[in-house]
Amino acid sequence: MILNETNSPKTPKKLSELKLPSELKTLSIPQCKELCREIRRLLIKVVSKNGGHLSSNLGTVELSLAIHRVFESPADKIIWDVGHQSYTHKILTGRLNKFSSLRKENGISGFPKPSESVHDGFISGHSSNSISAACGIARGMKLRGDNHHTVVVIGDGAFTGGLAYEGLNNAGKSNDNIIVILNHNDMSISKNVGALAKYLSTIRSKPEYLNTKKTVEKILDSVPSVGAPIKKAIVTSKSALKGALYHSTMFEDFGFVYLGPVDGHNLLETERALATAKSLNKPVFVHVNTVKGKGYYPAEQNPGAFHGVSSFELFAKNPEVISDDSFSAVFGKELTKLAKFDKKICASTAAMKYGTGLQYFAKQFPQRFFDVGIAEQHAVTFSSGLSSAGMLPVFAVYSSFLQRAYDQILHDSSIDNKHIVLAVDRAGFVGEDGETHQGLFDVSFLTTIPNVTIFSPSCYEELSHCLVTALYDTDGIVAIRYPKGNDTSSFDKSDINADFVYTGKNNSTLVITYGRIYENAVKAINITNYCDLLKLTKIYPFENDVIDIVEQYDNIIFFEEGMQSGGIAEHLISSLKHFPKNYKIVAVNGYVKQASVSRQLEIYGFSVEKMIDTIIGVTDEKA
Ligand SMILES: Cc1ncc(C[n+]2csc(CCOP(=O)(O)OP(=O)(O)O)c2C)c(N)n1
Repeated sequence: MILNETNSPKTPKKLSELKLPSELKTLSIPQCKELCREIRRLLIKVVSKNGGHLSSNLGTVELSLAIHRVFESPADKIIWDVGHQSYTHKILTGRLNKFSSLRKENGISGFPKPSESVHDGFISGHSSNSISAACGIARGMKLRGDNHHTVVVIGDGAFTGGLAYEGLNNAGKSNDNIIVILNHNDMSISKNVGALAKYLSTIRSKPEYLNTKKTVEKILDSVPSVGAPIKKAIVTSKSALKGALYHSTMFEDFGFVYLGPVDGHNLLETERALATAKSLNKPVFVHVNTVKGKGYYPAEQNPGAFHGVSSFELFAKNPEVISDDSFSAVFGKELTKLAKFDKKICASTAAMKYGTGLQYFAKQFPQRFFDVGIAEQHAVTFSSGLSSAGMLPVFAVYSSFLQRAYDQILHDSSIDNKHIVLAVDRAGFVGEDGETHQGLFDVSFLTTIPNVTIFSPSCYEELSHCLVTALYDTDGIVAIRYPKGNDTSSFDKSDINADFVYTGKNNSTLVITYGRIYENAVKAINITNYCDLLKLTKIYPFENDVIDIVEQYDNIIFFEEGMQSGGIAEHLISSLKHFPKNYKIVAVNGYVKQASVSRQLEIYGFSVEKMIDTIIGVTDEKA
């Protein structure tokens, strides 16, 4: 039973004194409020040390507590969309003691992970899948005779992703125990965009809608014996009468009972809405208003800057969203420069304006800049549309999120050979975000699609060069993939071009590589001093010169910061007419767990030391 403010014990209880999550239900509201303060202190302490998603988590403290006081996890399934806002849920479900290991190697994940806890209802990381997952889980439970609830928490940012509507479309008609909680803070990473964001904000701030509703309900309440049943029927039905009495939200039209909006920082209000939702045993949509960054002044003032942070000084006003010294920033500035002279250049992002470095372009050319929301599939097809209309579209997107748009690249861009540029950011290892966010698959899936050219610059100068080549000297779909972070390279830049760099000294072993790890390969080769080196910049398709060079060697070692299956190394070997005697591929297999990027490079064999070991191993074998 949920207690109210008056009948409640007031002695504060610490998180460590509670059996979580079950004892949460025994707490009074004042005790809960104290608990929320303790949770916020913990969130700020750990995220400022380990990095992570701060403002989103500060906004969901009360909501997480309310969910665990109203529902019975893990019997009721709780699904967090994207999952970056689930830290309080983690703290409340047995991970308090491990919370300081958040996002560290072997530590707890920054996203829900069913393999980590039975309380995490479904895998999260990529946006907008939660309602579809809930449909499957709820129906599966029903088929098994289990009448527990499936509860989704989805942000208004995640609501801009098309998959959310496929889910809504099916959930609303299902009559299953699905509760969709909209965590509405008017923000995606930056300010939320699009017609839907506008629509949600209208409901959020439409007192006349709520007042009409309250007035109608009050009138019905005052009609003895007849009023209450009619009120219940109207509130929970989709009838024409209801539509005539109140304006209906789109969620009611989709088949949900709509509750809210409620103040998501008011525990009592939120718990009551959730308890009502639970009692209805049908699809219910609960609209919860929250403040991103709640309770930490710098984050409340600047929620976008504190969305995803590296470790930061407490009370720093503005941790850097993106450093000026990064591949993303260099890309963004270069594109802005080119766009000054070429009015055809357009730039799109799927809700990652700052992450992809497009803020410079957006500022200078707002008419040609498009933030399409979390809609990677739309962005690709939209870019192909722009191309059809004679523009030069560039879509900047993280490698991992581009996975969403495979069919749009194939069907909407490749078959009719549209010229679009994909600026594939965060390609390769990305570190602490773990399995869901690694940028390791783009080469494998892009190389299955005809009319795709891929460049992989190893330094800023090459990135600029590749961008010009992609825009003006290459047909079809052109992907430029570059890593997270900054350029720390020290290799000789005198030979920069957009195809390849070859250092041949008549050795019998050739090391081939591309991208960021070229730097380490140069060092490893210089130390061992008995291999030649070929660096690909245009990594696919292969130039004839590249094939000719490779076919001269007896021993080939290929270092590839990407998946082995379908990677460049595999493509290259299958393109050779004369096979080498030894061919060794060092690449990635399976999913890569969270750790720092430098550890991931080491674990997978791309540190200088590990490269030297491989070179020595291969050359010993052949001796
Ligand atoms: C497919 C995909 N594209 C991009 C992202 C990057 N991303 C992570 S959180 C986020 C914004 C989410 O906004 P919202 O759902 O409103 O949550 P809030 O942080 O505002 O609570 C984005 C764009 C992602 N996780 N998945």
